[in-house]
Formats: sequence, structure tokens, C-alpha cells
Amino acid sequence: MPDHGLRAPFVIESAELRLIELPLLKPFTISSGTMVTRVAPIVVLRGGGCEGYAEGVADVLPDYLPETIVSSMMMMRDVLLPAIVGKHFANPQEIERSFRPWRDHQMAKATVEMAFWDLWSKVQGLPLWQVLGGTRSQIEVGVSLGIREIFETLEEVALHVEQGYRRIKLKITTGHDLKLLDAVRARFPNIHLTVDANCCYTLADLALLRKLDSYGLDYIEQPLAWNDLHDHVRLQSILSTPICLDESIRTLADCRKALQSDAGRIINIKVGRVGGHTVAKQIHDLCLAYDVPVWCGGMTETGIGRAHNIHLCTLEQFSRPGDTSSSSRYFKQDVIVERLETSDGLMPIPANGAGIGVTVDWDFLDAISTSAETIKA
Ligand code: OSB
Ligand code: MG
Repeated sequence: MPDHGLRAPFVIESAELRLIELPLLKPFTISSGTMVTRVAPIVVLRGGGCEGYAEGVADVLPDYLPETIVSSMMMMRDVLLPAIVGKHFANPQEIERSFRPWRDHQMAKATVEMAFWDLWSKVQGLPLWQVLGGTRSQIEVGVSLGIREIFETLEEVALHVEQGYRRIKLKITTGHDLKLLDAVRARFPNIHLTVDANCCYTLADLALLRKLDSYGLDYIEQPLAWNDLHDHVRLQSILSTPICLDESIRTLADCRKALQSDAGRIINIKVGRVGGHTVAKQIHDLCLAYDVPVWCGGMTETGIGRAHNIHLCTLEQFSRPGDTSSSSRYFKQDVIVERLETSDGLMPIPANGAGIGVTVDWDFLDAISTSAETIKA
């Protein structure tokens, strides 16, 4: 950790835990379910005269990974927040270390750890990207298009290509894959195109999966089960298109095993999925050492989670366009005052002050909060 001339040690004085519900402009469908409303935990940590914010990525149902809103909220309320409030931590890595003996719950751990990264950066008066060690000033982004009728997807592809997005990712599912790709490739033969199966195939689908090799895809995201690196090794040995792992990578060890065994050749890093920025950085560094490209995934976050993702994208090895597209694609109104919008496929780094560099719209946050509680020392 570089010496930024740290201010006097500060204590985490209190934590606020909220649950928000924000309707999506339109439903977002992936192979394992449909999201209509974004339900998300928000954590606010206070100390050193500053406030740090983060947003959790758990879903109401365990349809992406096993963690849910209920389990994630319980873990934060009963275990993680009481363990840190009233204490001093020299840096965010100390928080990550203190959570390590507790199994899983990466999404809950990430929310608390990320809020501390924001708080810690603000106490030092530095932007989060700088504290994370970022070097990139241009953040290239793509879009993730949910499952819809083929004609609707074609319109969406056209719209987003026109807006300058640098890569189009199509959500696919069993029975909605090759025909969709035929239609999109017929009209857009040269765009950077990827697919995301969200675990819907097995090796019994090998004949179909082989055909994906013929569409010139940049990569195929998470074709097989979330907890099965072994079968991805087999699939990658057969396909020439790189496999990109998302759900399968929840820890640094997962990533090491995936790279050592060639289970995938590109990694989607979601800070909320891997337990926070500390582990996200470790995974990033490992991929850098392996010369494996990474990109930043998203979970249809509001501006708070989105801002964290953008800052993370400044690290060197984020060499492929991520999913952190314009907030206005998802929400009519955001929980922050600033609008996080792309132009020509580039996302500006929020810089309204230190930390994640955004301003919370407290009136709106109150209006969409379904619960709010405070944990004091
Ligand atoms: O697999 O990347 C995924 C959204 C919810 C659950 C899983 C995924 C996604 C996305 C959305 O692809 C990306 C975004 O935030 O725009
Ligand atoms: Mg994915």
C-alpha cells in the first residue's frame, strides 16, 4: 500500500443498513430468471468526519449464485457490521482479513468492505481509483442485452451500436441461442459480440456449444454450471472461442484453479461477487501475471454500485469493455445526483469529491428504502 500521508487513525462510528427497491425501466431476463425491480442492500459507514457508501449485489432469489437478499442482509446485520463498528482499521485489507474466517457470503462481505474503501479514501481526500492503484483514464464499456424476442434484440443492438458501445453481449438460454446469433450476425457481421449463458448448458449440449465457435464471438460467458470448473476445462479444450468465467469465480483460489487448469481464458470480475475490492484486485493481479484479460461485470447496480465498478475499471488489466453502461438504461431516477452516462462507449470516472465521487440523493433514497437500521458501537 503506498504511503498517502494517512490522516490520524479513525474509528468506524456507526453503520446504516438499508434495503432499497427501485423498479427497472423494463424487465431484465437471463437464463435463470427475470428481474423487474432492483432490490439492493445499501451500507453507509460513518467515521473520521466522512461517509462511505456501497451497494450489495445479491438477488431476491438464489438464481445467480446461492446468496440472497435475505441471507446477505442477515449476515451484515448480525455478523459483519457488529464486528466492525466501534473499531479502527488501518486499511481496507484489514477488514477483508477479519472476514476471512467466515465462509462464503461474498456479496455481504463485499458490501461492507466496499463501503469502507469509500470511507477510507474520503478520509484521505483521495479518489477511490487512485487508492485502488488505477492507471486508466478511459473506461471502455459495452452493454448486456437481456433475453427478448429476436426482433426486439435486433433493434436494441442497432441502438447501442449507434450509441458507440464497444461490445454487445447477448443473454442466451437453451432454445434461444443459435437462431438469435444467426439473426444478429446477419445484420451486424463485424461488431464485437459475446454471449452469456448464465450456466444454462451442460456437456450434454456439446454439439450446440461447438456451433458457437462459428460466430466470431469475443468470448462465451459462463456456459456451464457455476460450481463446475472441471467441465469448463473440458469445454475450453474443445472450443477455440475463449470461455469467460463469471459465476465460477468467487475467490482468488477459484481464479487460480481456473487459470492453472485452462477452464477459461478471460475473467469477468464483479467486485460484489468476489467479496470486495481487495479480492477483486488480487484476482486482477493474478490475471495480469497470467496475461489473461479481465473486464468488469455488473449486476444492474444503481449509481452507488456503478461508481465502485467504474473506479475498479481503472486498473491496468481491465483491457476489455465492461458491462458498466449508462444508468439511464435501467432507471428513470438514480439514487445519486450525478448521472453516470456513457458517450461514444466511454464512461467518465465519477469525480465529485473523494472516494467514489458521487453525491447520494437522500430524499430519493429515503423514498425507495423499505427498511433502514443503524448499528452503533
Ligand atoms: O451474468 O453478468 C451477468 C445481471 C444480473 C445477473 C447477472 C448478470 C447480469 C448482467 C447485467 O449481465 C450487467 C449490467 O449490470 O448491465
Ligand atoms: Mg455473466
